Amino acid sequence: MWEENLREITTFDTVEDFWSLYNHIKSASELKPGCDYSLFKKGVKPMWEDKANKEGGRWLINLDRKQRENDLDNIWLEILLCMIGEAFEEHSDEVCGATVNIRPKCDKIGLWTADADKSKGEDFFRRKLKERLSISPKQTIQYQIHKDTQVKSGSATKNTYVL
Ligand code: M7G
Repeated sequence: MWEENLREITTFDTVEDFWSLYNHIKSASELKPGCDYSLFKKGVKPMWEDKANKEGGRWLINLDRKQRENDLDNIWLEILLCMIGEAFEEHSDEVCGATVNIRPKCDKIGLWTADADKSKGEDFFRRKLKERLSISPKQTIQYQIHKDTQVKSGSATKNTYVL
């Protein structure tokens, strides 16, 4: 079962503890294809079935193979810092966590939010992510509802909203 491969690394309460963790684990780009990192709020499992996630979805950034070298670690760190620093302002409560998936062809970074109906129509996260992650204006950020992802599996999932 997929869930059996999840491993909790640690929990932290302070920015200092975050940095000491971050500085002693491998960077995302050093992980083997097939591996993921997830950072979720306390008590939330990084899976669709968790009650915090089950009505939600993710803002998804697809990165091509070339971006693994230059962009992946920066974008992932910036997403983590956005979550820790409450950069999502009054929308911080809607955020459940974030994941990075290292895959042979196309790596993915997702910001998971709790309420798909709310998030998909909201401009805030798209704007904020573009602003904070210093990604190319050409890079698309799309919203995927977990319920769609679950039934369609993998990259065949339709993108509900593409920017
Ligand atoms: P993925 O790792 O999100 O993307 O999903 P990938 O297709 O690029 O590898 C791969 C597979 O892992 C899915 O088709 C599911 O079988 C399983 N899987 C992934 N996630 C995030 C979940 C989850 O939250 N719950 C369950 N039950 N399975 C999942």
